[in-house]
Amino acid sequence: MHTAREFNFDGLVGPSHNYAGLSFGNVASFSNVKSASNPRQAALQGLAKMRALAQRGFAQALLPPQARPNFRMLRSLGFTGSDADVLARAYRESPVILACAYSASPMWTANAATVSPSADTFDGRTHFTAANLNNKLHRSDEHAQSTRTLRALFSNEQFFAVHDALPPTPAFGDEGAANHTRLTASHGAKGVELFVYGRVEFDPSAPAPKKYPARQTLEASQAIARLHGLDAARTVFASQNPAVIDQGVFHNDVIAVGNGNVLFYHDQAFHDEKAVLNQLRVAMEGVGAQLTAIRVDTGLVSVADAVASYLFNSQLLSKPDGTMALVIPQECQENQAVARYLEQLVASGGPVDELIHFDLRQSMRNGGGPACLRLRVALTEAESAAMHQKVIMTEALYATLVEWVGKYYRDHLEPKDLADPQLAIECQAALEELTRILALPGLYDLT
Ligand code: SUG
Repeated sequence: MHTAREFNFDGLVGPSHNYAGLSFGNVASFSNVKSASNPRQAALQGLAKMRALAQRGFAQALLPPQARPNFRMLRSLGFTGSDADVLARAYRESPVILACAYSASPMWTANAATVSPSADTFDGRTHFTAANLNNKLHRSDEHAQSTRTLRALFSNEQFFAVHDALPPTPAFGDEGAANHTRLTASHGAKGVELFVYGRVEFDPSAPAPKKYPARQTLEASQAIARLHGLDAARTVFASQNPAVIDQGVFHNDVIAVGNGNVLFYHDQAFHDEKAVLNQLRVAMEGVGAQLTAIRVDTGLVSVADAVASYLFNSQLLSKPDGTMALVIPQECQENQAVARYLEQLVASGGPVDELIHFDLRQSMRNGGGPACLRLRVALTEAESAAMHQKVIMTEALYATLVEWVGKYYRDHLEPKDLADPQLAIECQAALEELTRILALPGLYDLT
C-alpha cells in the first residue's frame, strides 16, 4: 500500500459570476435569480478558503475558470456576426441563453469529473471522467474545457487517465463527484467507491423524483465504474431518496459526505438506508476498514434545514492525528437547529472534533457550498510530483491571484451588464493573464 494525500482542487471563481436562476431544482439558484452579484468578492471568498486550508497543511490546489462568454455555444445557437453582434443579439432575443453562455458555474468543481485514485483502478492509474452535466444548458459544455484542463494538469499517462465525458443524452446524465464518495481506511489504501444516482433510465419502475429533475442516472454511474476499472466487490450503487430531490437536494453532496471510514449523512438521504449501509459495511470489511456512520436524524435537522444551511455540503478533512475537521459554510452557524447539532457533534468524542467555517455567501447564493467548490484527488507522492505544480496553492500564488482579481474583476454584475461587450473583453484579458500566472499556455481553445 502506498501513502497518499487528498488534494482538494477548488474552482477559482471566474470574472462573470452572476445570478441567473438557471438551475431548476436548486432552490438557492432559483430564489436569487437576477439579483446583483459581486464577482470580485466571490473569487476572494474562494481564495480565502483555499489559502486557509493550505496554511493548515491540507493539500490544496485549484482548477482555473473557463472561458466566458461561451461564444462557441452562442454561435452554435444561431447568434452570428462579430463578437459584439453576437452578444447584442443574444441579449435582445434570449437573455437567458446569454446568461448560460456567461455562467461561472465551472467554479463548482465537484461537478467537473469523477475521480478514482490509483489504489482502486484496474491499471493502477488515477482515472478521471469529465462530467457531461447535460441536465442544464449552462453546464452542458463545461466538459470540453474540464477534459482539456485535466489533461493539461495530469498529462503524464504513466500515472493518469482522463476520459471524455459520457454521451450527452438523458440516459447518461452525469454530475461527477457530487454524487460520488470514497470510503477507505486511508487515502492510499484500496477504497470502496459509492455512486449515488437519482434515476434509472432503463427501468421506469425505479424510484424517481416527481417535481425536480434527477441529474444523475444509474447507467452513468455504472459506465464510469467500468471506465475506471473498479472492482465490483468495492463498488456500491445507491439510489438517492427521490423525495429529497424534490425538496432541493439536487446533488447527493447536499445531503451526505464521506471521508476516510466516515459517512456523514442525513437519515433521509437514501432510498433504502439499511441496504446501503449494509453494502458499505461488507465492502469495507473486504478492504480491512470499518465503517463509521454518523447519521443525522430528521428530528434534529430537517431536510429543509440541511438544504438551507448546506450542513452536508461540508468538507470532511483528515488531520494528521487521525481526527477530522468539518469545513462548513457560515450559514450553518446561523441556522439554530444546525448550530445546536454541530455543537453536540464536536463534543461527542467521535471522529469530527473541529469546525472550520467560511463566508462563501457569493457561491452559496447559487447553491454552491464548500464541497461543491472542490474536486478531491487522492495522490501518492510520485503522482503529486507528476502533476502540474503551478496550480498548488501557496502564499505566493494566493498573493498573485488576489492582485489579479483586483485588477480584472468587477464588484457588481447585473443581468443587463452581460450585454456590455466590454465585459467579454475584460473576461478574456483576465484569463489570458491567468494562463501566464499558472504557466498553462494553450489552456483555452479560443478558436
Ligand atoms: O449545478 N448552480 C450549480 C450549483 C452546483 C453545486 N454543486 C454541488 N452540489 N456539487 C448547479 O445547480 C446556478 C447558476 C445560476 O443560476 O446562475 C448553478 O449552476
